[in-house]
Amino acid sequence: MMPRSNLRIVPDSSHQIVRGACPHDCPDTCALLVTVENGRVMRVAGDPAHPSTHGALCTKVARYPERLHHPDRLTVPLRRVGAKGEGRFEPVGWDEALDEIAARLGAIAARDGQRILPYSYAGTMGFVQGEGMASRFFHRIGASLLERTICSSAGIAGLRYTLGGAVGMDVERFADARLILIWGSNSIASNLHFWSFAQQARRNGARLIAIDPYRTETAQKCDTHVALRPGTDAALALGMMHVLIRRELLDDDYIARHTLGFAALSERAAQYPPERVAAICGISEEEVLDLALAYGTTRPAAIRLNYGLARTRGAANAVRAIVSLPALVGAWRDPAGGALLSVSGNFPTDSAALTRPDLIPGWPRQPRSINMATIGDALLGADPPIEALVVYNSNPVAVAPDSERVIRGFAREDLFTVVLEHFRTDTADYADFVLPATMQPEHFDLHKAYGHLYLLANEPAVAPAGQARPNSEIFRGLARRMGFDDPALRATDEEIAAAAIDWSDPRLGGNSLADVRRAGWIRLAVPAAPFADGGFPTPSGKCEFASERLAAQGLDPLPDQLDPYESAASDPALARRYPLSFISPPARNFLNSSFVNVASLAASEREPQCAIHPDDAAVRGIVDGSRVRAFNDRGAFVARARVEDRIRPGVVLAWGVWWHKLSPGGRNVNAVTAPALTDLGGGPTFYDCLVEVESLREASA
Ligand SMILES: Nc1nc2c(c(=O)[nH]1)N[C@H]1C(S)=C(S)[C@@H](COP(=O)(O)OP(=O)(O)OC[C@H]3O[C@@H](n4cnc5c(=O)[nH]c(N)nc54)[C@H](O)[C@@H]3O)O[C@H]1N2
Ligand SMILES: Nc1nc2c(c(=O)[nH]1)N[C@H]1C(S)=C(S)[C@@H](COP(=O)(O)OP(=O)(O)OC[C@H]3O[C@@H](n4cnc5c(=O)[nH]c(N)nc54)[C@H](O)[C@@H]3O)O[C@H]1N2
Ligand SMILES: [Mo]
Repeated sequence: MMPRSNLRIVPDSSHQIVRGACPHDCPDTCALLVTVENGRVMRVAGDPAHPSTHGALCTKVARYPERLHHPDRLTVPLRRVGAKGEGRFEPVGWDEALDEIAARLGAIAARDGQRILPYSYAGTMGFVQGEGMASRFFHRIGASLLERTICSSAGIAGLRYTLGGAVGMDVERFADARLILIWGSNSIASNLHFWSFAQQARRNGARLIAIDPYRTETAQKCDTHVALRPGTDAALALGMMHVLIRRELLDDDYIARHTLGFAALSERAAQYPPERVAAICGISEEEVLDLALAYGTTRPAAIRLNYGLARTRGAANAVRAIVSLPALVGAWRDPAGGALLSVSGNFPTDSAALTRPDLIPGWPRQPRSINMATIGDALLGADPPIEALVVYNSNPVAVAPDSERVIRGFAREDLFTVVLEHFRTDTADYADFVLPATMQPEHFDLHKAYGHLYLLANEPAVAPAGQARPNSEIFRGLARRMGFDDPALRATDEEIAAAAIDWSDPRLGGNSLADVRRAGWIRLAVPAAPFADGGFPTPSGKCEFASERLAAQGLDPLPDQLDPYESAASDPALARRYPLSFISPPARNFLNSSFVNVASLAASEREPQCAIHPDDAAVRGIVDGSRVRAFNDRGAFVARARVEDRIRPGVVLAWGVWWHKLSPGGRNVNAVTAPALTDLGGGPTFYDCLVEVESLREASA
């Protein structure tokens, strides 16, 4: 284990530094040092000894004390007194709240547990405050299962069918690459610590190429920017293959030994000559050629793709096509070559021990499952109906697609809703009970990561705010009241953390939970170049260009371009009414809908903004800085126009995800997004959306 000489636990009791882990849904999962004085968090800093955090935090988490000590922090349980959504509540004691919730859930479960639905995502990525005690509780009830698809499921499906799982390059190795493709990722905003490795590579002479419909702050700092149409990434990757094959820029030995389906893939790629790809992607033939030739002739070549390219109909196909590229040129041979989307599959998690599906009554028979991406439809139409909803670690009213339907679902008077939260979010406003939850410096947790290879512990640094309780404690309390006496439902937070990992796995190098807690973080023992000699975790052990598992499901075994549902190519009639493609990527100063209520960060983002190309603005009489309304048949939102050529013509972009109630007109970007699902993985299609934009013609203040 590495020495941590930087850390001094100051013996003076009024001033301590406590080790933590950033809980947020971000690839970087930073190692934190939390400074506590007189029982109060004064500072949250990045651990300088942790190789990917290297002492630096993003602006959001550097401001953590502002979120922790926020005047609007929920500190007591609340019971609804107003209408649903109105947000009027009265304080109530914990016992009264938990007794009543347990009685309501118990009565429903006695008839049919499936009428209860948990709704959660990655508000915290911790094992303990995430799906540890919560899943055990809902499994024991026999509640509907939730398909946690809102973010990564399509991308992960693409990885699984091609590489065999959420595996790939070590982010630290990007520093040694000579060519880096940053594909569907605004890394400076969403993956800051990757960006510093990319910068190191650039200082050593690497070329950086951004592939993104918008000239993001990241694209601006790259050597080349390829501004393709949203949802055309598979075509671009197939076009690159076409050129690599024609020009014989392949690693024949690697292909022969470590891949499956090359002949079929070659036929598919033959259908994507640069001129066709240029037309699909809305770029030039030269751009396709340049990209392919750079990729085919530079070693090591590394690809950082991110979920931004996996939010349209063809999401998984796009990921399949892109992660096929490294095997074609043998990029995996080098530690600084290959591709990285998520490496969470490297962690030896024991999900069955953590979440205990065996507690489901009638196991192995499973209750029905509900896709979180279509929660509006589920609340309005599931049969049997959802009668109770328990939301934790998520803000679905703001973040789920097709808000008007989501809001109608949450507004159902006959729906019993409990929300565990830090703040009175858009979702909390629809709750019958709001329960105050602890924040990261107030509870214990254990974290894996999806963008690096360290397991991290988070120690509680201070007492909870007011009466706030950890999620785990809230679910233990409900379980006790419902008479569940299984030891799994009484497990302590430390026991839950211990169950989350298979500690005997060689990747842990013999470390125990106590070792991780003592050190703060430990690195997984995985090879520097994981697929230098093949060994992919697919059924064949090879990189599967063609997938027999997909063929067996009657699906196309090869990756292909699938045009977005809402595009001129797929639906010309719709495209005539709503001619602009709409994308809504993350704002730099927010984390999905978290931090939107933190004053200094909201001030940096100013207000909901919408980027539109000068040509598209001119024909609509939209001037820079004026208010616009973006709309389609599902709904509308209002934003301040940024007329700029950073966005490609025909595309508009608005940064997410503001709370509805903090947006002008009371609606955010998800008022227009669609509930349609991706090709594989049942993921949402946030960036597969057509809109029209009109000027609101008010005096711009
Ligand atoms: N500051 C900040 N950091 C975050 C988040 C946040 O909200 N704020 N969210 C976190 C979460 S939950 C996630 S999942 C991750 C990943 O977050 P991502 O969703 O990958 O977001 P970004 O990295 O910002 O980049 C997405 C980029 O993809 C571009 N894009 C949109 N459509 C397409 C397309 O069809 N093709 C291509 N090539 N590009 C497209 C957008 O213009 C944008 O620049 O980031 C995490 N980090
Ligand atoms: N239009 C559009 N919509 C999007 C996206 C987009 O790019 N465009 N991105 C999508 C993506 S990638 C994702 S991952 C989803 C994310 O959607 P969510 O997972 O809902 O993420 P957040 O909006 O950050 O909301 C998390 C909530 O959990 C709460 N929370 C945090 N920690 C705890 C805790 O310990 N206990 C409890 N009880 N609560 C806690 C926070 O206060 C916060 O309100 O949004 C998606 N929505
Ligand atoms: Mo996400």
